[in-house]
Amino acid sequence: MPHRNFKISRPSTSICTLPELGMEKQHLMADFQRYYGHRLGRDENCKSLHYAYEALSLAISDRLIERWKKTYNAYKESNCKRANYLSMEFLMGRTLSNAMINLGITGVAEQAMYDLGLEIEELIDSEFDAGLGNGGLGRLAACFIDSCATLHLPVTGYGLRYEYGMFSQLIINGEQVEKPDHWLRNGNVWEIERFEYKQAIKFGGRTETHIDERGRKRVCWIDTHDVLAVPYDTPIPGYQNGTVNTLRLWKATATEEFDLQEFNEGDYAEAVAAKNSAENITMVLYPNDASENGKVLRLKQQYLLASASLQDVLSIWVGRHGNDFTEFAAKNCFQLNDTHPSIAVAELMRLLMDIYGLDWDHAWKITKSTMAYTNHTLLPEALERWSVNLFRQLLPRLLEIIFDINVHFLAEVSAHWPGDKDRLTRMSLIEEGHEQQVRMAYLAIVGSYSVNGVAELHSKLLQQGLFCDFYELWPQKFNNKTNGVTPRRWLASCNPELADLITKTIGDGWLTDLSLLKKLVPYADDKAFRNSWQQIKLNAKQKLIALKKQEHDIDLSVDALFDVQVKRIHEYKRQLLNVLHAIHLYDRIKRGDTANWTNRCVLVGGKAAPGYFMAKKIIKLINNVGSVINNDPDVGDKLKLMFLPNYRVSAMEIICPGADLSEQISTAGKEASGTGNMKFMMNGAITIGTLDGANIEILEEVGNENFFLFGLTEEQVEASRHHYDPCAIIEQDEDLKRVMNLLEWAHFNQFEPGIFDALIGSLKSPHDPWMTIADFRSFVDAQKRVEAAYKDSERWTRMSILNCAASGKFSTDRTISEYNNEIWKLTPIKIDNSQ
Ligand code: T68
Repeated sequence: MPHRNFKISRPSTSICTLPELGMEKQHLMADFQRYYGHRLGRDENCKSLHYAYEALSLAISDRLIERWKKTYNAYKESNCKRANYLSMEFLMGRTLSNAMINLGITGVAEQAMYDLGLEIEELIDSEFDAGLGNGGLGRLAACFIDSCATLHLPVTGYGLRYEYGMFSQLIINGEQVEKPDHWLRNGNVWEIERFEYKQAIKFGGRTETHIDERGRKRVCWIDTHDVLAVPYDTPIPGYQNGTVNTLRLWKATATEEFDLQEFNEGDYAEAVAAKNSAENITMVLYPNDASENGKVLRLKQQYLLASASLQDVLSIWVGRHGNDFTEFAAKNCFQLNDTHPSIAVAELMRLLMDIYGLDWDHAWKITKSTMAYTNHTLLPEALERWSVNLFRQLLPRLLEIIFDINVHFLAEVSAHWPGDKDRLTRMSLIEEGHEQQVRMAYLAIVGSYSVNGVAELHSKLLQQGLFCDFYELWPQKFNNKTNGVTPRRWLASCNPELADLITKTIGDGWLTDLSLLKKLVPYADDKAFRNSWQQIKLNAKQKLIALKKQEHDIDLSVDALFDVQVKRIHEYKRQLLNVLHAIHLYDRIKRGDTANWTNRCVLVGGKAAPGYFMAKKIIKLINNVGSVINNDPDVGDKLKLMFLPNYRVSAMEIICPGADLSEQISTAGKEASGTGNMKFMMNGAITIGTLDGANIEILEEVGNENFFLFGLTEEQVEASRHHYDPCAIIEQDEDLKRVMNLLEWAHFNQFEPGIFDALIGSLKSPHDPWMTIADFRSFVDAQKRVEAAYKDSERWTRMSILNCAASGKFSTDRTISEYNNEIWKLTPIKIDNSQ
């Protein structure tokens, strides 16, 4: 046997030198066949498409990985400033088609698969969604990292690798039933485990203070139960630009030491149980999109994300600079996606002081010049508060630091407002009461140099309302960053026919500069262009119809107005208002008021948080009303109401190209931004909406004549709240009275008495925070304007084109450029592809 160092001769190349992979059809076919036959061990007898999907994905992934390494080295060599996007959710959806588009290899891959007797569409469809998020916030993170890579920005996404993503939604007897989403059951070809970058995370234990060799006070956090965080990296390609960034997701596992210790004591079963309890931390995504549940496991998840990510960044820093942190803040920043990772403020302080020996002032200076916080909600029930007692048990050292931050902060408040005790109570990081609570949003504001909302109105309301004391103290910290969506996924990939027409008409620059879509404006007056546009919309509707026919055996008519509301089910989003309108249309049909009728399919989809009673009732109501309407022969094609089960990213990719009308009907002042509104607009749907969130900016871009506006403004909502009398409004509105009568007389629940009482009660309550009844009349009137416009198909198509043409502002490329210019200040690093 040759010993380890035995060499016949020096190798001529290093073990990492690889020939560049070809991008031609024959290269892809060869790689595909090698993976399919050798790596996966399949042959032509294999019936499952899954392995063909895997073989193609592996071939594509290889091509990403070679660009990934180049990007990594380019960033390292340039010693550039980096941003880190910390988010508990990355709602990535599917990866294959996006990777092919961004590599510029879609056509070649399609041909390669065709030549092998495969339909690429079927392979794409066999991929499970990575549903590691609830809704807008998680999908925003996914769009952001796409844009960062497209803009050549050195940004790493840090999140959690949940074993189970957002639950799958089944509808049984009209009700939501949740099924666990084991999205990893067939493995995940896109990720690479990086065990060498694992980090230890501490929980529990106690603290001890001692004096170090230089006479300084040092705190030790001891007797902890440690857990390992192991990173799994996914390549994030930019759009045809050679950049491939990293999404690093942490999986919790047991530490080897912990296992061994218990094992040596003979507690084998205990050791295995400990392993389970560690792995539980990243087992499942919490399915609440707008309320906090205060569960210990959730706090463990948050801390694991913050601690592992910060330790990762710090260990890279120390690897290059030793313990010299002078330049750290100039070279690093952390964007906190909501308060979920905001424990990072205290954790960075802990690491800098307890591990790297910095004093408080130095550590605090670094912390508050590297952290930036994005808020996504004004709803009080979504604002995170953690019990001080829970914190003390789970993260005792972090609690001490939070208390210390609070002492320093309150001193600053006192200096600014001497003697203002109310102000101190209001602004304290600790809320007093029968149980003390840590206010995470305040921790995030105090520890950050930037605080932003996600649409103009939302940012204004944060400054004037929720965070007004902080705005008074530090006005320069506050800013707005209106959300966006990536046009690669939300136009190019999901609507290839429309994308081709646009490219044929104005060139392909829009893919990386969406403002160029405005060049479509003159084509709204071009009859031939309108015809093509209309045909593409019909094709997309047909595709959606075919899918519904296959899934639910229901026939929808392509000529009908496709009226779509898909988003999480929540009272503030007012799916109920939509149902009231559908019932009103049904009532009109039943009483024969159908002159000049416009046929309509009302499509509603979305998941309810499993513990949200009212949201689940709303789903049941939609299904019950739908089944009465859809089975009534008097109604026929005039009206359909369908609930679209299991709404998710890949469903939206089929739904949004086929929508005519986009429902954005939240109570004004409640929807922070919305991003579905932007996807629909980009695909030529016209919005019916309130003056809420980014709707306001959509209206500004597209103009009044191309938007169906209705409802109270945020100011009117707040002003009329105190004298709101829904019963009086119902009494005075004949149409509404009839709708409410149908509900109250159990027309939609004849064999299920009383099941909608809570919904009816909330609609009629003067304390209904969502004031649904107040906007009914104005909504119905706006819907009449919709019908009139839809009747004139030339006019409608014009409006549709103009909506797409005006959607340029809503690209995340614009959003991310603003984050970069105003918050992160990174230099783009172009990747040299010549070698
Ligand atoms: C959404 N928030 C906003 N939250 O509702 C929406 N929350 O207006 C906005 O467009 C979007 O964020 C992006 O800014 C959410 O999606 C959550 O999903 C969530 C998850 C866990 C806890 C609280």
